[in-house]
Amino acid sequence: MKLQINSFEEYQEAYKKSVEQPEEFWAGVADNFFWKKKWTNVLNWNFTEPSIKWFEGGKVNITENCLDRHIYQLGDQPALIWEPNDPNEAHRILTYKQLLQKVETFATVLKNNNIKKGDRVCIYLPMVPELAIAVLACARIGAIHSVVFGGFSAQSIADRITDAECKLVITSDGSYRAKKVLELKSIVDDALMQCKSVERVIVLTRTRTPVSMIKGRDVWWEDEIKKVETQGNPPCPAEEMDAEDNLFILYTSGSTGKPKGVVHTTGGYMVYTGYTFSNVFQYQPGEVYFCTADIGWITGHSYIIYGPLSQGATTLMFEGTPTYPDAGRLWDIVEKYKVNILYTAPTAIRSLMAFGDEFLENKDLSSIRKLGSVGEPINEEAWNWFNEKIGKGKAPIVDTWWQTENGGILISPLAGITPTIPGYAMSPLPGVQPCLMDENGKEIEGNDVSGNLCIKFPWPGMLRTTWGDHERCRQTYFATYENKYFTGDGCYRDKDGYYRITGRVDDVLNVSGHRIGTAEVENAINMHADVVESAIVGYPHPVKGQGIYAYVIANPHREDADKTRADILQTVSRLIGAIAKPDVIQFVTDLPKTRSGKIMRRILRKIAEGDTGSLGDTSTLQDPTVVDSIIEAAKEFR
Ligand code: 6R9
Repeated sequence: MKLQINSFEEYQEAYKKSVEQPEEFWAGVADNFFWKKKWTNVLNWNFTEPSIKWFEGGKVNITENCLDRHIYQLGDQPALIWEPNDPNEAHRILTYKQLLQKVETFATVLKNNNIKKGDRVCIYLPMVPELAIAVLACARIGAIHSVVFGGFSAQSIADRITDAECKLVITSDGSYRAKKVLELKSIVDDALMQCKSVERVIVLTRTRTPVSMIKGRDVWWEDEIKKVETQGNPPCPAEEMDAEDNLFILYTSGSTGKPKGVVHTTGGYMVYTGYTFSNVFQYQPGEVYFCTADIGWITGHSYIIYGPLSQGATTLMFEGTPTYPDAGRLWDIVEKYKVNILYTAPTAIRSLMAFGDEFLENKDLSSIRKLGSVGEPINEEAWNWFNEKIGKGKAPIVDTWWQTENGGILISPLAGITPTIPGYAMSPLPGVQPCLMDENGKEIEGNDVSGNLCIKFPWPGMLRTTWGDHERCRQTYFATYENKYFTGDGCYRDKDGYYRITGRVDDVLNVSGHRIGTAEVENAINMHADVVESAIVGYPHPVKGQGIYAYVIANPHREDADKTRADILQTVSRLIGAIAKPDVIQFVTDLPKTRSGKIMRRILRKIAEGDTGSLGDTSTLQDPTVVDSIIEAAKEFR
C-alpha cells in the first residue's frame, strides 16, 4: 500500500479501510518503513489499564528511517536548513549524508559519556542544528530524550530532570533570542543544584557567554566531537529497538499538579508522524518545508524532526522570532529559501497581522504552495489574512488539531485534497475515530452537535503512559469516559459532519499556543511570601488567544500594589518561566467560594471576560457580596 493519498476518493477509501480493518490498514502503512525485523502482531490494546501496543515484536530504529535509508537516493539533498537569529550570520545547510554523519558522531559522544539504551537525557538547547542532532543521536543509541523548552526556568528543568532521573544534560553556553542573550548553562547550573541523577553536562558553544565548567561533570560539545574524530570517527550503528521501546518523554501541563511526562514509543510514533506529515502537507520531493514551532514542543519533535526526515523532506529550522529584526522576518525566510510549505501558529499570524501589511511589501511569497496552522483554535480573521496575504488565495490551509499526547495530527484537511472551512479542523485522518460525549458519559450522535471530544480507537502515535505514574495517565485520559481517550477539548460537529475545536474544557489554558495549567500558576503565585491565596482563569486575548488573569488575595500590610505585582511576576518566572506570567493581577480580599470551599471559577472567568451580565446562579456561594466587589475592582483592568 502506498503511503500518500492523492485524491478525495483515495482519502475516503483509506478512511473506510482504517475503520473496518485497522490492523491491515496500519500494517500497509508500516510496510513503507524500514524494519530490522517485522512485527508479529499489529495491535494489542485496551483503554481500561490502558495498555496499547503497536507492531509488537518489530525491531526498528527511527534514525535509520530518518537518515540511513535516504542516503542512496537523497544523500546530497538538504535535510536540514538552518536560519540563525541574526539575519547577517551565515545560515547552514546539512545534507542527509552530512546530518547522518553528525548524528553518528554525536551518538558516539553520548556512548563515550556512559549513555546506554534506556538512559534519560535532558536536552536544553537553542534552536540550532545541534538540537536536532542531539535528539537524533539519542534515538540512534536508544537513549530516551527529554527536551525542555528554552523558555522554562531552572526550577522547571530541575523538576523534569528529577522526575525522569536524567543522567546527562545537553545545553549551550547561551542562546540568542531577538536582541537578547539567554544564559542557558547558568540556568542549568541552578537547576542541577537540586538534581542528584545528573552525572554529565555537555555544553555547546553558541554565544560565547562566560560559563562555569565544573570539573568532572561538565564537558564541551566541541572537545567531545574532536575526541571521536581523532579516533577516526567510527560509524555508530543504530541500536535495535523494539517497536514499543520508549523513544522520548515530553512534559506537558494538565489541569492538576505538576507537568506530566508524556511517553512516546518508537514504532508507532515513527509510522504515525511519517504518515501524517506526508498526507496532511501532501509533501512532494524537493519541496522546502518550514515549521516555525520550537523543538521544545511536540510540534517541533513530530513536524520539524521525525515526520519530515522520515519522508526525506527538506526541513527548515529557525533560531529566532518572527518579529526580529522586524515583522517581515518570516517572509524574508520564505523568500530566501523559496519555502513551499509553511506551518505556523494562530498567535504568530495574529501578531504579524497586527504589525500591518507594510511588512509584506516587496516580499516574494510566490514559492508558497501550502499553509498550516496548529496549537490553538484559529479565528476567522486570522485564517482569512493567512489565506489572502500569505497564500494569495491559492495555497490550501490545513488547520491541524492534535496534542502532545497524540504524537501527530488527528483532525485536519489534507492540503489540496479535502475541503477547508475557516476555523475548522474538518475531518479525522485515516485511523482516527473521534466522537463527542455529553456530561453524563453518553455519546452524542448525529450532526450539528457539540460535546467533549474523545477518540474511540487507538492510533499508532498515541501516548503509552506518563513517566513513572501510569495511574495518572489512566486517570487523566481514560477514566472520564469508559473505553475512550478523552482529549480535554470541546468540539462542535457541524451539519455536514465537520469538526471545529472550541478550546479546552478543563483548567488548562492555551496562551500563545503554549499549554499552561491553572493549578501550576496558582501554586507558583502562592509560593510568594505575601500571597494568601490565588485563582487563575483564562480570558480572550487578541494576540495570545488566551491571556492569564490572576485573582490574588495578598497580605494587606503591603501597600505598594505594583511592587507586589512585580514580585509575583518574578516568582512565576522563577518557578515556571516567563511564558506563565499573568497578564492581569487583580488583588481581591476574598474569592467566590461554594459552601464546601470550592472556588467558583465559572464566575471568575465571566468577570475576566468582562461578561458580568450573565453570572448565572450565585446563590450557592458562601458570601455572594464578594462577587460585587470583585466586579467593581475589575473595571480598572478593562
Ligand atoms: C500540537 C499541540 C494541545 C491543545 C489541544 C487544543 C489546542 C492544538 C489546535 C488546537 C484548535 C487546532 N489545539 N491545535 N485547538 N485547533 N488546530 O499544540 O499540542 O501543546 O499539547 O496542545 O492545543 O486545545 O488540546 P499541545
